[in-house]
Amino acid sequence: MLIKRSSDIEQLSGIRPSEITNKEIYQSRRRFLRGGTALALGSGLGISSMLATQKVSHAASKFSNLIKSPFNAGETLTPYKDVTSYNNYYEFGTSKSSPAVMAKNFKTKPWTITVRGEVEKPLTLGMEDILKHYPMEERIYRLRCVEAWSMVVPWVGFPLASLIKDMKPTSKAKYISFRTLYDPKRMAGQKPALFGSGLDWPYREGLRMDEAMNPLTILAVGLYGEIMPNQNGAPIRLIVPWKYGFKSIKSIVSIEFTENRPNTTWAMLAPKEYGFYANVNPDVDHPRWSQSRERRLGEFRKRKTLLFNGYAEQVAGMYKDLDMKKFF
Ligand SMILES: Nc1nc2c(c(=O)[nH]1)N[C@H]1C(S)=C(S)[C@@H](COP(=O)(O)O)O[C@H]1N2
Ligand SMILES: [Mo]
Repeated sequence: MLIKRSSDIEQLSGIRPSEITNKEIYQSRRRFLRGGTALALGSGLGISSMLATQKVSHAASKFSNLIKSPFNAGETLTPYKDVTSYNNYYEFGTSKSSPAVMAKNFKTKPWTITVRGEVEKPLTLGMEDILKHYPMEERIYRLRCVEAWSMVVPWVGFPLASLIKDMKPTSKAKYISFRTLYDPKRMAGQKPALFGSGLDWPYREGLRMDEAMNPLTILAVGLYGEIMPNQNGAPIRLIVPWKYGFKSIKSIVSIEFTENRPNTTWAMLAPKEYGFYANVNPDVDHPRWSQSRERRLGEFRKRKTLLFNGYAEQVAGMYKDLDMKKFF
């Protein structure tokens, strides 16, 4: 967001940008954890009664029986190709085209998420168990980046609230925080010497508990009915559609419940420019650019940015006592 270097990919891989366009970038094989180290989600956690109706077909990497979204943005979808080739994912380079190339062979299996902090029982979740136990929904949401571009994406995921309820946070849990994998060997952008984005790894984000429990907030495991492409944050990422895109942290390996507000990556780097709340707000400009308009990918003329990215009806109540200029 602060730095733009078109030569990222070249620096990280030796591939010239001109070679990239024709490469087949989509990772079509499913990569799920099979058995092993993770504690299974199950009757002990009280979610055995959940109806996991959908399955992921191994052959097609497609989700079937997706529950249709009650929150359909009702807008033209941004083409799959754009969603998967114009990305922000600094672990794989700071240019938009870099993640699709650099994350291509990123291994997302096995994958586990540790859950700790203010919970009755800390535990480790296996990705495969998550996929089996939570009924998956399609959620068509606008995504508004703080850089003033936007897209419309049909995500596949499930409410974060469902997982939180199963984790049984204590009464002290006021916030939830997330971390992306830290593994510079697999995420070349995390090597500061080779190529410094200035970010303090691992990437981390957080929400207030009421924001995390809001029905709009999901953990996403796919898009366009398919397994999440690596460049979009496979195997599991957060989506908070009324906040700037940087809140929607990718490739999550840790969830922590805390009493105090957690530190978050962009606010740590530039606290005057990026806040903890990061609610999309056309009336609160970034110090270096306006937030009143945005460029929808594929469109020429700029659109007006909507308060809470158009989700005011669902979320404005949470901020009625908050000075949004101060707590941006
Ligand atoms: N771990 C991690 N998560 C991240 C980022 C990142 O660099 N690293 N970029 C964020 C930003 S700025 C945006 S706009 C969205 C972009 O998601 P997309 O590439 O799937 O469109 O991911 C967010 N999540
Ligand atoms: Mo962003």
